[in-house]
Amino acid sequence: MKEFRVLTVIAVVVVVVLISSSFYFLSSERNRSNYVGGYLSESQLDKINITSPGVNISKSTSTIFVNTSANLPVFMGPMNSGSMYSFEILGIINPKIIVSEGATIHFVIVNVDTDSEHNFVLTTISPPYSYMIGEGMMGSSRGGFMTTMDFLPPVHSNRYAFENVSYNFSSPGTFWYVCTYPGHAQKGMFGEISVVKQA
Ligand SMILES: [Cu+2]
Repeated sequence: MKEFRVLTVIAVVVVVVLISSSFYFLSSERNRSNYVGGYLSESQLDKINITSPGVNISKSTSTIFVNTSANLPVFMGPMNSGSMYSFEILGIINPKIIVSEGATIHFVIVNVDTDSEHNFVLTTISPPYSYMIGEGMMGSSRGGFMTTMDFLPPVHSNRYAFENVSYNFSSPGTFWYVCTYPGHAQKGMFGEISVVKQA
């Protein structure tokens, strides 16, 4: 009887160790950054944060006009916005972007947040957004997304993770840019893109 008890205790200890170690490996797997993309330095950040020819800004209406194909720098999780759940484009938080039909925007997307991952994805899904808007992972997006993007890691040692995404807005309509990290779009991390016929 005593031997049976000892064996039971040993069995329980073995099971507990196996379960907790599998949790440990699963969680360390999740936390391990698999980001292999590029980084910008602080001075490179300043160099890309410029207004390209063909781009006009209206600060009073928080609108950016893209009249011809152009570069557009997108900062994710800006420090000075009051909310990390936002984008900053050419000094405007979550601007409305009005694009001339046929223009291609080369988005240069940079995570400037010091403690959260973000991404920037184009979608036909309009707000309001729920907690889970999409997978956000490469190759696993659900319907309604026009682009996919992995989450970019937060700023580390003054290095800013970035990614280039180009999109040709070939037909008029209303679209949205969102962060698909769970909860972010729900908390306001999105903006509108309106593609209009050229005057
Ligand atoms: Cu986000």
